[in-house]
Amino acid sequence: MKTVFSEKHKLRDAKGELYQGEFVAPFECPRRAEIIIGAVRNRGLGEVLEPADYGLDPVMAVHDAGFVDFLRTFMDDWEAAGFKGEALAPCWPSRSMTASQIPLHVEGRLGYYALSTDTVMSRGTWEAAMSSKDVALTATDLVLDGKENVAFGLCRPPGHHAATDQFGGYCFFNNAAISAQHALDKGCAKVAILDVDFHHGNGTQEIFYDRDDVLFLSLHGDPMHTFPHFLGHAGETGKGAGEGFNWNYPLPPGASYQMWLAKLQDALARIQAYDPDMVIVSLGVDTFEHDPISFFKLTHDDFVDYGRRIATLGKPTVYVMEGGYAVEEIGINTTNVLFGHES
Ligand code: OKP
Ligand code: ZN
Repeated sequence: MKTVFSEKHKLRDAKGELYQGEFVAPFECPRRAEIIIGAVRNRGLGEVLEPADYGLDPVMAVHDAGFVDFLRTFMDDWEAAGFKGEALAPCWPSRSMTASQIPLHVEGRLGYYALSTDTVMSRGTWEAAMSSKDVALTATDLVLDGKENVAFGLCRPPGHHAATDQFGGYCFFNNAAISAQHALDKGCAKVAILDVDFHHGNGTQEIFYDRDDVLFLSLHGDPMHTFPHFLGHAGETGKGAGEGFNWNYPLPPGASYQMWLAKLQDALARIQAYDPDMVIVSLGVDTFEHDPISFFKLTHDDFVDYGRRIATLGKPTVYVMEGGYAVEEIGINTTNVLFGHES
């Protein structure tokens, strides 16, 4: 299987993350991608390609123009205001104060477009996010153009928490959603997005919630117990034309592979029935038993097993990288899924 990868991921290199009351070194760090590409090369998964430049059109097809402009210009505005370092919103439109206008003040704009405090804005973030969506789109085109049945987009930063007009959960552009829309725009009638990251893909769900041309399925830690806390419940099944095209599989703390697999099998059956032209897998390996911020119990071998099962769909498939924070083991876990797919 071919991998698409860009060294530009390194430009997202924030110094801090607010975590359990302290500023710590971010879990979502450049070393993650270095370990994964090392495993891809050492284990001989296949050729590694550079992404093409797709510009902003495919981004604008799923994200809000004001949001994209905010990401592009924010650090300049922040520094022009005399602020230093990395930026975290001090205030946002929460339940008792819905935004009726987008503020002019740089901190107000930051609050408007942010959805969580785990993700600072920093220099280089824009360039890295641009390269990450190019990685996903290039991998998608390898499959769409019929050259490959499966491809791996080694995206960093990840994307599935990024919504139409909000960033957070380490995500800026929703790489999986951008790829799905790109596939539809290139002639696919139906795309399924299977999100196996430990966390609910709230951004992907929000982007496609009222649509029937993208089937979204997510297996994740129950939001009653973990991030993103406010979305990802089983009762969220879509709205309007999208009713029945959104499936959430929340699982409790300590969930075993056996419990997880029962949900995967249900999800795979639904994908089979939907009969999409393409499957996009939001691949996070933070379901691993030793992940520092998650609570599932998957082992190295379980990743091979589920990669094999996803392949039985027999659909053109694009894997886009999302999370995974057991950094020293992220390479083996990620490539285990991909080798499982090919076995
Ligand atoms: C990104 B991806 C800290 C909670 C914030 C954010 C997790 C983002 C995960 N107590 N954690 O889905 O792997
Ligand atoms: Zn995650």
